[in-house]
Amino acid sequence: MKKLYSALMTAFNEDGSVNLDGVRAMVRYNIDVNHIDGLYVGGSTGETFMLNMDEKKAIFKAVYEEANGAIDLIAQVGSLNITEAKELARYVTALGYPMISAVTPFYYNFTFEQIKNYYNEILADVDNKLVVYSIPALTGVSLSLDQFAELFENPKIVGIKYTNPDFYLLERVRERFPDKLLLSGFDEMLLPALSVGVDGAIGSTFNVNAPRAKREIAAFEAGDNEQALALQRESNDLIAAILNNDLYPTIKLLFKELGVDAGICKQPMSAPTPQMKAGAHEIYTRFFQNSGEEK
Ligand code: MN9
Repeated sequence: MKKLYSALMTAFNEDGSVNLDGVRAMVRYNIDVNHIDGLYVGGSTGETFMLNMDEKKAIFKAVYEEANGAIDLIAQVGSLNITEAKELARYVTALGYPMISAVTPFYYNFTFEQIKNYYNEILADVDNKLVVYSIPALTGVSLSLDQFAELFENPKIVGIKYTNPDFYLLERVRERFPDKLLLSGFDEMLLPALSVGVDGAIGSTFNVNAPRAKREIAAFEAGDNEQALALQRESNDLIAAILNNDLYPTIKLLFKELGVDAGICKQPMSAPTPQMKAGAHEIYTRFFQNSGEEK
């Protein structure tokens, strides 16, 4: 069975500080209600690139404790500050995280050699597995098939979190590396990713839409492509509505509707406006209320 991971959010207080109770509540909801296979901690959805190292450590620790071995965990430790990335890699490995991930270094247009060194350096002093976090739309970094192959020369690099709409490349990676772990990162493109053979998916909207996504995966695995597509369409109506209302604040507002205090986002992300709250309530009424929380 292919795995479904939520990209964990970070709950913030009004003053921008991290609300660890809110983080724990989202972990609980993912385990108890979503029956999720795992969590991707410290990714884009976690607003990680706006946090300091102590905040990141506190989140990794709280999540590890709250999950208490019930689900898979992947810790995203990548940072433009490689000293921090290496320290976080050691920290989460010592905590017991069974897998880490690191975003491709961004902003400075690093060469591939530099990117490769970054990964090998992060892994140099930790005994752990790593999935490369590839998200060209946000990092500006696109890796080719041969470059993925070169990264895979390090045996600790076991896969990719692939957040990229290039399904030709994804198919080529799958074909060349049947044993690598490929996790799809765009929730609205789960079905095309399944069709080229990913091992699972990681996404922000699964925090509130995991049950439907799991039914889609089950339909796909049963060979019922028509049903899988119908479910992807339902999900995409929801995802389009969420994207239209401001992605991360809206997922937090939906959590609130579902009884989970997920706090707010950190600036420069938007604080929820009355209009966004009304929009989220409408989404909740349309997609959640009548179907008993999308079980
Ligand atoms: O983890 C997420 N990427 C970002 C992947 O948030 C940048 C996705 O789950 C998207 O949020 C989602 C909506 O576009 O597919």
